[in-house]
Formats: sequence, structure tokens, C-alpha cells
Amino acid sequence: MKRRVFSGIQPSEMIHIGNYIGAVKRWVESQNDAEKENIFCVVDLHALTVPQDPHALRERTLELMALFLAVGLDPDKSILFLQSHVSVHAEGAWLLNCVTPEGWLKKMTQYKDKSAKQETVLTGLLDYPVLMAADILFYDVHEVPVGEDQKQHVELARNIAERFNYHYGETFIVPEPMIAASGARIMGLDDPTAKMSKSSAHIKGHVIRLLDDPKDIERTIMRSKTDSGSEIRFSKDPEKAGVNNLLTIYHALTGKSKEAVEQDFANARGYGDLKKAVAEVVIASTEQIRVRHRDIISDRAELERLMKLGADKARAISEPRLRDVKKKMGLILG
Ligand code: ATP
Ligand code: LTN
Repeated sequence: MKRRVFSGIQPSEMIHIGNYIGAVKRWVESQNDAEKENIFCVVDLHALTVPQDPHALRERTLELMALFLAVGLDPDKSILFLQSHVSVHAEGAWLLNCVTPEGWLKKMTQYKDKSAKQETVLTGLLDYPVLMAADILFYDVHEVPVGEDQKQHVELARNIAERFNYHYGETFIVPEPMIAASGARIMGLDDPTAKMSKSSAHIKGHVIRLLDDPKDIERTIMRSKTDSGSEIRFSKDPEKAGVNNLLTIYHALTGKSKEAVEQDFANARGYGDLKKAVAEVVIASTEQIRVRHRDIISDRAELERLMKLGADKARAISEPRLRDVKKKMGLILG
């Protein structure tokens, strides 16, 4: 039997090379693995957990769906859809809320970080991981490819599945987080001690967005923060975090081994050479995506047709599991 894979990404801000390397690029690889059945979702309900401008949210949602196609996700091979189009997610989250102790949610690192930055913390932000658990569990998913920062949320989904199975009988598959060995935590280019994050996209020089133009990409990388030394090698030394981050980006995008990457820079004259090479690789890897995205986004009717097709397929998988769960919890099916 094929292993089912599910992952999602929020339409908050345009995605950056951290999202691409840590998640989306791996989804394309998973799609081309004959042993996997893949489902990828634009999680627009998750985006509402922090205040959004409605018009901008709509635009970014379409942009992100178009980006799925531009990076090579194929609606004939993977199920691609919008979370809010399938009511199982919101309804399922409610049911899972009723088996999840609130203490589990208050302990989440992302909740603690994000809530500390908000004046008014919305209930949805606390509940975010339960909605994510519903995304995963109602699809009988085995594997969840995500970046390092989402590991804790997938573990919470595992705990919720186990708790439900214990109380109501074997129902949910307990999913596994699939974290890449390298590139699962790309750091900010302005500050290599902080994760590259959409929420920090407003900080100058922090992110490279997938659709940034080559001049901006080059400028951001040439100005990225590095130490005052000159040694170009992978390293866990916090001092060398900037160089390590640039090498990790190069490693992920070229697919070369770490040894081969270090060899490429054995004769470099300094960090300037490294930065130039990284900029070239990032520009080359994103060029096709930019061109394809421009075409895809201009055909809105086709995008809408594909979203509807994806949602129909998603419902066919998740609705039977929702009915099963409702029944087990003692609800009368309508
Ligand atoms: P925010 O920081 O505002 O929550 P984000 O940049 O983490 O946003 P998400 O939409 O939450 O973006 O993440 C989408 C996917 O990208 C997730 O699988 C996440 O783990 C992964 N990801 C996010 N940031 C990075 C990063 N810096 N390096 C590698 N993977 C990342
Ligand atoms: N919380 C995730 C996005 C997400 C997700 C999911 C990832 C929502 N639902 C289900 C994997 C599986 C994030 O990237 N911030």
C-alpha cells in the first residue's frame, strides 16, 4: 500500500527560500516517488489566526496556489486544494478540541513566541495545532514533510491521535514528521541566529522570496551577515552561522554532497566568492518558477477549476473518516 503524505503552508506573505528548501521542494520530490500518495494544502484557515487584510489574503491565497503549480506540483499526480473549501478541517478540529487538554496547547513553542508578540491573542492562535492535527488525521496520513519548526505540532497531532484511539477505539493513523537532514531550518540572511520566517519578512535583508527578482536576490545575499573570518566550511560554531547558512542553501539547491560543496569553495578568495556563487544558484533555481508563476496566475478561471477539482478529491478521502469519528463520539449522523 502507498504511504499517504500530507503537508500544508499558510498564505501569509509570499513563501521564502526557507519554506521552499525545508518544505515545498521536498513535496515535489515526494510527488515523484511512486510509493507515495500526496496531498498538499494551502491552509488559509491557519492564516486567520493572526489579523489579515481580507483583500490581501485572497490575493496571496491565489498566488500561493499558482506557486504550487509553478514549482512543479501537478494536480494529476497530487491532490492540491484550499483548506477552507473542505469543511472537514474546521469541523474535525472542533471534535479534536474535545479530546485535547488545553495544557498541551499552552506549551507549544510557536504559540508562546507568537502570542508574546501580539497585543490581543486570538483563541484561534492557541487552537492552531488542533486545526493542523485535523488536517493530518482525517486523511489517514503516514508522513508529514515539514521544516524543523513544525515538528512539535506534528508530535501533538500524534498525541491527539493516540488519545482519541485510546478513548474511542483504533481510528486514526499516528503520523510521522519527516524532517530533512539538512535545510530544515534556513536562517535569516540579516541574522543567522534567527529562523528565516514569513513573519519577519518586513525586516530588510531577512528573507529571499521565491518570486523576488534577481537583482533583489543578489543584493540580499551579497549583504547577508557573516563573520569576520574567511574559512568556508560547514560548521556548528555559532560564530560561523552565516557562512553555514549560505553553504546549506547552496547544498540544498545544487543537490551536491557537503564534501563537494566545500570543495567548490576550497580556492575561494573570501566570503564574496561564496556569496556570488550562492546568489547565482538561488537565481538559477527560481528563474523557471518566476516565469511559470506569471503565466499561471494570469489564468484565474483555470486556477479556480483546479482548486475545485482538488477539493472534491480531498472531500472524498476525509468525509468518511469524519463520519466515522462523529459516530464513535456519540453524535447522530444526519
Ligand atoms: P511564520 O514564521 O510566519 O510562522 P513560516 O516562515 O514558518 O511562517 P509557514 O507557512 O509557517 O512559514 O511554513 C511553511 C513550511 O515551511 C513549514 O513546513 C515550515 O516548517 C517550513 N519552514 C518555515 N521556515 C523555514 C525555514 N526557515 N527553514 C526551513 N523550513 C522552514
Ligand atoms: N502549521 C504549518 C502549516 C500546516 C501544516 C498542516 C503542515 C497546517 N496544517 C498539516 C503539515 C501538515 C506551518 O507550516 N506553519
